[in-house]
Amino acid sequence: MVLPLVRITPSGSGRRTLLRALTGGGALAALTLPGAPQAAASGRGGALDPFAADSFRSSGKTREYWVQADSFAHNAAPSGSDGMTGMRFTDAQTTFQAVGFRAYTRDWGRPLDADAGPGGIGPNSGIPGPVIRGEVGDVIKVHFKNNDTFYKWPHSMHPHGVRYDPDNDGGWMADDPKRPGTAVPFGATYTYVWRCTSGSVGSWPYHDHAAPQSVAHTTATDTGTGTGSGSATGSGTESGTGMRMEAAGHGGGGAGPVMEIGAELGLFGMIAVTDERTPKVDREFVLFFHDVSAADAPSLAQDMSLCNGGAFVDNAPTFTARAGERVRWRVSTLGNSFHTFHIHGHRWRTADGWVDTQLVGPATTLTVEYREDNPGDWIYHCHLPGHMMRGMAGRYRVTR
Ligand SMILES: [Cu+2]
Repeated sequence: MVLPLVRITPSGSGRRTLLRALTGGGALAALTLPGAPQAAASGRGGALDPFAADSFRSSGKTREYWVQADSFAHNAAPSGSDGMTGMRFTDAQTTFQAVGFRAYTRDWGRPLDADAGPGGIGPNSGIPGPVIRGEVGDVIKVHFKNNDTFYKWPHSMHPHGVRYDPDNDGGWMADDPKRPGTAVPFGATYTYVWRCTSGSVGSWPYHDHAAPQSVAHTTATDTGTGTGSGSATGSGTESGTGMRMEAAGHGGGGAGPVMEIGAELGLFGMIAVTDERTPKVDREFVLFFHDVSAADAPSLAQDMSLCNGGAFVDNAPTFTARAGERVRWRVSTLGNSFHTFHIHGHRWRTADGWVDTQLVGPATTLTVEYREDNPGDWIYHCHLPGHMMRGMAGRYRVTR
């Protein structure tokens, strides 16, 4: 017997009801109207032809970014406490060896200054990486350098949302390990070219998608990635990773290799693509919900649920706005969990009505826009209690 997946209710089709229950509405629009959540959040929308060409018409503008994967020790809770629950932590319990993307001046000269403005790269602290921006018609050129001096693993940059060919995908495959740009060795470089089409408008993650690795088994000798200092910029001629895979699973001193372990350790960021219809805003916040598991990063005392690399209130970023300002959040998640984005004291409009909590799953995104009208000291958080207890909450401060 086949059980019905959904119950038909008077208020709409079963599928619609189920999806609304699951997602608060966002996925319904995504299912039927590709790209609609962003469009709806921007007050646009309307019927879209799913067979229309996703054409790229060049504006003649090329935006160049110089991005480096840097390794650094990262304390997710430097305040030593959680402003919400009162729990306390030592530095040793909340510190792990991270890898993050940072934007640099030309030829990876020096790190760019933070720019928290609505068109800026953000804090450029590594987790998340710089906001990579484009307008429809732009070509985005990212000159990437792997400076992972700690793990010396291969890394890559894999984008969502923009248009690219296989040599600019950054996604490693065991049966084609030498495909350009998919496993850039430590010390080497690669240039990715991505195009912003009309279908690219919105918020999208980018992240490391190179070969799986295991923190637990990593030593200077067992990664086998070499330290090629050659610069394979352009067409990419970097060598294969030469990695040694261990059987997945536990025992023998640690976890097995993890796909996208680089992204788990911090190698991700946001792509923001706009067009002439994208509303101008006074504030733009980029927020990633993400997880680091103690099984994958054994220096951690517990699994941690992070906001932009920070865990717990006053360690997760404090976002600020003033009453009257137009505010946009670009929210995404990476990791093994679904999360819900909730802001106290605030609601925003979606294709399905007003919400104050919205589901967001791995690598999916929300673009949330509203006019700020509620001054106060608020919190934003994932509404899963277990995730809140592991750090997924931060402050949102609105002044008059
Ligand atoms: Cu969550």
